[in-house]
Amino acid sequence: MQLRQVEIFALRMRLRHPFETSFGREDDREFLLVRAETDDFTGWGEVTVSRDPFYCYETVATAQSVLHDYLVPWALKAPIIHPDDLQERLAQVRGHQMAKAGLEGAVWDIHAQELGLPLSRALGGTRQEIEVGISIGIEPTEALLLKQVERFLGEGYRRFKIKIKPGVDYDRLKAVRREFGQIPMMADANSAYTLEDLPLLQRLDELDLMMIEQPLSYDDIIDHATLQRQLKTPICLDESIHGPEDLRKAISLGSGRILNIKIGRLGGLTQSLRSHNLCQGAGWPVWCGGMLESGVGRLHNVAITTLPGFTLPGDTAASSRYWQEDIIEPEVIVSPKGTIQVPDGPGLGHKVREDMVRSMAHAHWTLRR
Ligand code: OSB
Ligand code: MG
Repeated sequence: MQLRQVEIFALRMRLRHPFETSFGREDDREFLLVRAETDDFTGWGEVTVSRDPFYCYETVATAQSVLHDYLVPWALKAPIIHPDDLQERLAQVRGHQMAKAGLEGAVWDIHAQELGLPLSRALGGTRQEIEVGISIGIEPTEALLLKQVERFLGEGYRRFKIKIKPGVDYDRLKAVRREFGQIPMMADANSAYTLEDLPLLQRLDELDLMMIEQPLSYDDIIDHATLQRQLKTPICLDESIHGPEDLRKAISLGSGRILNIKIGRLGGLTQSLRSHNLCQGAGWPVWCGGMLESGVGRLHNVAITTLPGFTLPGDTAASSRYWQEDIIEPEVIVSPKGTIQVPDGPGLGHKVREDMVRSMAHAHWTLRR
């Protein structure tokens, strides 16, 4: 394919319910969309950054700048035979995984359309429907947390991820166990603990969690290995894995036993596929994480979850869990049995509401060949 134009849109979308983690609270999602076109097709990708560098160093501003000054010009300058080739062309820029992933996502969408396939099939996925769970933020009180769990249990979600931070951890999780019994439950600490918290983390073993996600530092795989040797609960890595190379090292150190695959954090679908394959070889189950995506990123998440190594329910909840109105049509819906039907149209398989995107965008850049 030869791209002839790439547009970058800066969006701000109000969340229906504020989302709080150990690193901060989001009321609005601020992120970028990438729209790429060839003579025949249009593709969409989402840059899953936030306004602030709290989850990772990338932000809306860094991604916009790197896309505009480097990544998009490089993508435009010559034909792209396969999306995998783009990876290499962009490699001179170190890091900036989310910026790369947003652009590559649009290219994968076009590639799938050129093949006449749904993105899931172009990636090699086979499932017709995927099982999903829900990620619940740190609620102001235990009672409010229990209400959230009750609501999402009623909606059919298959796995409950509860955010924790020091002081808002064991008792909250214990309360959920007391109230709802042996539901599939896990915790996500977003790097809020250190090895000094070993006694507390070991106490969580009592609660039969499916896993604990990223308990230690955002850039660590050494202490996680030390911790994993002293925990029964599997550790799932999120923040500290930015691609297959980090993953290879984490597997060899035993820094965990499960990987949260976020397409943005891993630098795109190609790197996510490679990470998935490495995990399969190592016997690590994977699942698809989320960054509170709009419909565009959400459909990419649905597509990758159809690969065989995704054996645990992910964080890809329904559009309506986040948004009053999503930017795709139809929206992503979750069935009462906690599943999402995989689209069977070419590419993303749902229409992107382009007029809505254009009118909502508070900034917009166009680059041409
Ligand atoms: O750590 O997985 C995380 C949201 C923003 C930043 C980090 C994380 C999350 C979530 C939400 O857990 C997942 C979702 O519902 O999209
Ligand atoms: Mg996480």
